[in-house]
Amino acid sequence: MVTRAAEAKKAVETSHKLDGAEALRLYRAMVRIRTVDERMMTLQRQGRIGFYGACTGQEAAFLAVAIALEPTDWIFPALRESAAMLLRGFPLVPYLAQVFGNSLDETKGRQMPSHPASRSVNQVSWGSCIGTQLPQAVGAAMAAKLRGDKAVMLAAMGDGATSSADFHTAMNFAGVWKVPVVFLCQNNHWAISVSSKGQTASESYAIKAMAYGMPGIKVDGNDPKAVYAAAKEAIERARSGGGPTLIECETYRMGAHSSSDDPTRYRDQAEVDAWAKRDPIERFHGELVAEGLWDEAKEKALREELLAEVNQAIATAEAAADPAVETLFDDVYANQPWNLVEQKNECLASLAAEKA
Ligand SMILES: Cc1ncc(C[n+]2csc(CCOP(=O)(O)OP(=O)(O)O)c2C)c(N)n1
Ligand SMILES: [Mg+2]
Repeated sequence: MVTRAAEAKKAVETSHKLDGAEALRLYRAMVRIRTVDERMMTLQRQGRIGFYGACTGQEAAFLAVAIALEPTDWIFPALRESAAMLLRGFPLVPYLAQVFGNSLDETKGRQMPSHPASRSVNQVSWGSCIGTQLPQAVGAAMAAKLRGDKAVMLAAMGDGATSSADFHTAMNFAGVWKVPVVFLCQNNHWAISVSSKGQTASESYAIKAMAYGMPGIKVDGNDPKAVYAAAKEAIERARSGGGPTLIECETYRMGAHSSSDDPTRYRDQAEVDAWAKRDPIERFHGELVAEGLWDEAKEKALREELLAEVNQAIATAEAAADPAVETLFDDVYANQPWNLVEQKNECLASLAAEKA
């Protein structure tokens, strides 16, 4: 059976323990994105941004994986892993500016909101089509293997993505070629309005690994230490040539699918209330206090500091101008061909004439 027994899980956690400083760094990252998500959802309701996707309730399920990666590893995210960029040092202002799509956005306003990416932290842009990032991650892992470099690829997905053809293509290729990839399935129980029951007849998502000849492990995605231990083990296996792993982090999407969704139309509040009691931030907070690493004074100071930081960053991001029009023509070719130069000049001339 692929689901790890309690004893084995404990053994892994002991050998891959988060040390105190890393635990506090992880906790801070979890509270930081919770603060960002709360503020950005409010901004959306105020009409200041068009769209936002939060990861509320899922902070441990991906940040505890991201913290186990090396900076040279790559993340191919799905919908809910954006904040791994912040954990890996990407600044908050351009992160938020991506949602506004303005001139402070590194991707120049070209992607949909809540789809950030940056080469500086090895995070690839999510294409928004469910599952497409999985074969891309496997291809990058194959390339790393051929080049002999030690990078590991994290291929993230939601439970819904396991029904896509790309999931099976990626898992099969990764299993056959033993490429250095870790598949992370954040089973948050919903794919918009389709529940996990409607998604698969398998007893778990982790068990699907068996068919592709790789280990599959199901962990409590709201338990940061268990997620970290499972991730560390899988990452080390991938890096040392042992091939891929599928990790299923069982968690829960506490909020709406996105700011465009109303979950009260398709799920019971009782279910949400039950999962609220398993909040990963509250759980981790309790553990850190019990270990003497944290206290209420530090908590109060952290919350105040992060709220001030986020509010300041929002003010800066929101005030930025639109991307300059000529940037529309950048980045497709290393050297702009004559016809593109002509189009750019025509476009700028016509805008100048409009203004005159
Ligand atoms: C190929 C494709 N089909 C459908 C959609 C519409 N869609 C966007 S998100 C989503 C559900 C994704 O669910 P899941 O993979 O569980 O991720 P979660 O939103 O729960 O994080 C769907 C069906 C899409 N983006 N791409
Ligand atoms: Mg889901």
